[in-house]
Amino acid sequence: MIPRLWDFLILLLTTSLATCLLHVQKNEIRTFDSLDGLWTFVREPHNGGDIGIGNQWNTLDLDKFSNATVMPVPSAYNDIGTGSELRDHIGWVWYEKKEFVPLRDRNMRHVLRFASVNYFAVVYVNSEKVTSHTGGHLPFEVDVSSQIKFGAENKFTVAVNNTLSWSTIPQGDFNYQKLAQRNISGRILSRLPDGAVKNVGNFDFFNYAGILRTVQLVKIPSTHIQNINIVADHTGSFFFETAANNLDGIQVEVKMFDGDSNQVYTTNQTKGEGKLENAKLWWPRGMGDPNLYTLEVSLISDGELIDIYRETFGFRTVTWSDSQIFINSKPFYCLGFGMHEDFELIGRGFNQAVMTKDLNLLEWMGGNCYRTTHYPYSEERMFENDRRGIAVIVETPAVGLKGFSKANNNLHIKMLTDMIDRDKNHPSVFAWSLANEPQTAKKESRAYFKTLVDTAHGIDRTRPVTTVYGPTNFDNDETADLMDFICVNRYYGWYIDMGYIPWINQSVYWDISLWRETFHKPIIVTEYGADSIPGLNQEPSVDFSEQYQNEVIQETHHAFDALHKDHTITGEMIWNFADFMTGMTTTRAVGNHKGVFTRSRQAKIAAYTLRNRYLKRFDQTQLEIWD
Ligand code: GCB
Repeated sequence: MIPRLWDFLILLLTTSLATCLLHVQKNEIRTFDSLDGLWTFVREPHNGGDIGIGNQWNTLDLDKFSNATVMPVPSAYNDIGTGSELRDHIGWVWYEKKEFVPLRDRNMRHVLRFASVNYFAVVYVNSEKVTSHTGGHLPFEVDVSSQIKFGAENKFTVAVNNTLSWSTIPQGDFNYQKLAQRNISGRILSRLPDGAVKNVGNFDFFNYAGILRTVQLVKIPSTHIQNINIVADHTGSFFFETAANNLDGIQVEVKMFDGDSNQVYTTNQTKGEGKLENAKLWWPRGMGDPNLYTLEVSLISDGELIDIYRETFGFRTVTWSDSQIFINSKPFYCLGFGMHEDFELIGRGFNQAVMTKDLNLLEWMGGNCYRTTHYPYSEERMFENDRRGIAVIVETPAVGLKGFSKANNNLHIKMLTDMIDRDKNHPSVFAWSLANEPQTAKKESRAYFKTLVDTAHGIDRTRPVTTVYGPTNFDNDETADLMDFICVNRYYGWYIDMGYIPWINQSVYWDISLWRETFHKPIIVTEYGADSIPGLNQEPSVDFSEQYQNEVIQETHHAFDALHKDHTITGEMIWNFADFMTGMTTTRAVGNHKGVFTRSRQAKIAAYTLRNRYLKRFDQTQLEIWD
């Protein structure tokens, strides 16, 4: 059995002792070894119980196993093999890497850091269990200084289980249930074989698993900087605070630099505030340049530098009225995308080429915004958003929630807290999304979501909090009034009234304006669209043709223009940027094809329609004169 709630409680108890999750940096003092590359890989039998844990595979050499193979890290493992067994595997897989750790660094603290392992991970160093972690998409780390053998080869082992997908915790969609029951004479009473479990979650994307992002052995000094928090606004006012694990006899030096490396502020305090005259602001694309500053924190002992960390940030303010979102006091209209971290072969594994291509295409489209549907994206990508001026709503990995138990709520709060902690200093992040399409017509969802809103506001008062609504309507949602702004997904012309394109305009206008009249909050339409199989052409259009997808979005845009004119919406996001893989169902033909790009990132007809639209509206100073 995988410990669920218990594991989470242990995590909570240990988090305050652990080093905080600063992004990894190489500098005068800090360094790291990458553990990326080919790891030894062993798959347990499908839905096979806990054979590896039970037989202490962590003490064995996995590379001696007869079924051992290799697996690239980072990558999802699902599409790397040749058979469906690995692709559709349920249960445990094991990773092992042997690596020398040089004597040279033995005086440093050694912290083993995983940027994302999906879904449940148990980590061992030299056979000893050092930590476990629930939930993918967010980093976790553990101090392994006392387990490491310096000047020798070390064995890193990770057992990964994909059974606990986030949204399924209360529903038990993935579990070890034996669906086949027999009567006393052994006659099978069920349609399905013993142990039959589907690798399909309550979400519309493939349940990619494994070590999805980079693994590093981070080397930091024993006295070290643990956390930096910076709030800087468009008036030039700023506040910062920094924490270290030990400040006895330590001198702190804090310096702020502008984008040309000019020092603009300095102090010897761990906390400080001030005002920068003529601060160059961070703007989203189409509103100005995304100017960045750096806060450099140094720890000095007896005149010697013992730790240093540089955090980039931006001067910018997010505010909102009852109808609009403003960045630096100017109305911001989101020209955006729902996306996925998804690509051929690597699944949800991080890849620099895919990330760069996606952001280049987003810029080519004239976009200024996206939502990290449906989980926090890689850290590398967050820095790129800052640098490129792409405004982002960051979302927790909570999709299609239908149960609102206390245990789930605690885990959700933990993930939300970790997510905000990871991304809090990125100026590109303008909002936190608590969940995608929860079943919030249920009365008990209100108290659940209240705790999430309070948590986000408690940590970060500078950004609005939202939830993305799908199954609920303006007249039955129990939580929307708790949000600072509202996101709505709507598929008129696809899931509703397929084939009736002329009806879309009025339906969208009617639906969204009623949300606005009911809640008096800014609204972003975060999903709309239609599937198209690349190259499938039909005139007149039919569903799944490129023409049909194009017409659905063109017609929806008429409604958006009217809604924008009436100050009812403050943004729009197409679903989806690119085609992506899903589990098998009758409505998906090798994945979801609502991309305006194919899965290999080639433009469909709809991409040109959207590009024309976004480029025409790209200059946000012209917002009021679109029509
Ligand atoms: C939605 C979901 C998204 C799906 C999309 C669809 O509402 O938020 O995850 O992929 O619809 O294509 O059905």
